[in-house]
Amino acid sequence: MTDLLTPVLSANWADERAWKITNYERTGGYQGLRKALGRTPADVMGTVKDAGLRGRGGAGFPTGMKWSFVPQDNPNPKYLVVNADESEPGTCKDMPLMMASPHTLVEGVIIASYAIGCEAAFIYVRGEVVHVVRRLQQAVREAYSAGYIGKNVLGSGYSLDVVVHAGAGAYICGEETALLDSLEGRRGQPRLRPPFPAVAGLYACPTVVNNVESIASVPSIIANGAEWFASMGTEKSKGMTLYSLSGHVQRPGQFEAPLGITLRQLIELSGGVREGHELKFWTPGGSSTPILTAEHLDIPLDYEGAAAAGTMLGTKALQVFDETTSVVRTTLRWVEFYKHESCGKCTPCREGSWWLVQLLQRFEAGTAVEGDIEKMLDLCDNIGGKSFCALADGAVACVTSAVKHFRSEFEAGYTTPAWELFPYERSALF
Ligand code: L3W
Repeated sequence: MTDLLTPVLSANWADERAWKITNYERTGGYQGLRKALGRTPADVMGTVKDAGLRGRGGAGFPTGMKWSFVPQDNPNPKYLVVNADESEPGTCKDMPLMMASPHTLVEGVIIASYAIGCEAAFIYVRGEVVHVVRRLQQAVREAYSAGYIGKNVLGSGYSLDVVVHAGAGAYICGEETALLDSLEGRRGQPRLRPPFPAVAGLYACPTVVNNVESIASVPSIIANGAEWFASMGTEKSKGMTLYSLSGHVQRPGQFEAPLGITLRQLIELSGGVREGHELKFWTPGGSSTPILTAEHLDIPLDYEGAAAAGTMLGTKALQVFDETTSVVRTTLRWVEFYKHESCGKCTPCREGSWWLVQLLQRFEAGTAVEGDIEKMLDLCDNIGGKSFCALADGAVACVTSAVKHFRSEFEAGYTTPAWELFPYERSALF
């Protein structure tokens, strides 16, 4: 792993007016676009591939490879859709990025659209964050006025329109195909894959769907080169990234670091676990990723390190919980969220998440009975991998990992309510 680096994505966040186009340009903004337009789209795509950028929305799929799946001989329009529907519990990196430096995303959108040969791009933003929607709309207007978007971008002959679209507040619309349904004006529900969006996405046309941070990483890759990006991070997880740290730490927030940093290092950067307490459990990538414990403080936070520890890097949303927190209650709160957000399309998720809540409520209330742990794990087995999309997989990951690491706390739920075992609980969730 390289040393902690000078921030790239968050470099100008301390400047309260970094969101203005003039401030962005003053710090090198839109130089990556100028460079890209002087090269062929294939060349730009090649640089992103060589850089080794992997999707920052949870799955870590190679970005350049995804772009290359777009069939260039398809006569239909091609689209770029930015997934800005950040709503995974604990994840708070894309919203601050868009608020502080929306032009980093807008510039990335233009470069990515040029590379894949599309003339219309959409930024699908979570509906509740009206301030972010407005900021993006303002940035897009500024970029049109400056000639970075619109007809004949900077005299290059390439034309692009960018639309900012607000969702209606549904977690499922962060799933890429549900997002596309929603963008088309329908109720957001996942589609069967394949075909993947790269082949048949928005209006059944080839569509690249990328996370905000993935696209925002593109301008600096083009400006500084693939080698610069690949020199950061680890062998298979390249580059810098944004980690969001929340919960029982002294200074929660976003921390930009090379992939492969450890939670121990990040907690140090955030001033440590809150005074007088110690870490009990944490999530590496929001509540959809299996929880870990203090034993795992030194695993590299990259795609491989997380997998080796039996979890996923996910959205790099590190929620930290100290010893005052009931793992049973935390799991219940998470599963209540998934139950509420289940789109209802498939039975394992719709019914299964409801039943999981019923069981978890019994553990929380101290009214569970012998055999309930096995029943709950059997239920998880009938939900995970058997539902339409990854939402239900996320709902069971927190349950199975909580039982794996803290079985005795669930056993205590046969006799004792969680609020008696954890009377001083002041969890980050409340
Ligand atoms: C073309 C192929 N494209 C894969 C594309 C696919 C997608 C990307 C990754 O879930 C995870 C999930 C959540 N031809 C392709 C192909 N692709 N094979 O690659 O695909 P996939 O299926 O590995 O993952 P996904 O469905 O995108 C994302 C986890 O992220 N997660 C999510 C959090 C939620 C948010 C939010 O706040 N809204 O981010 C957190 O951990 O559990 O495992 O683009 O099309 N052969």
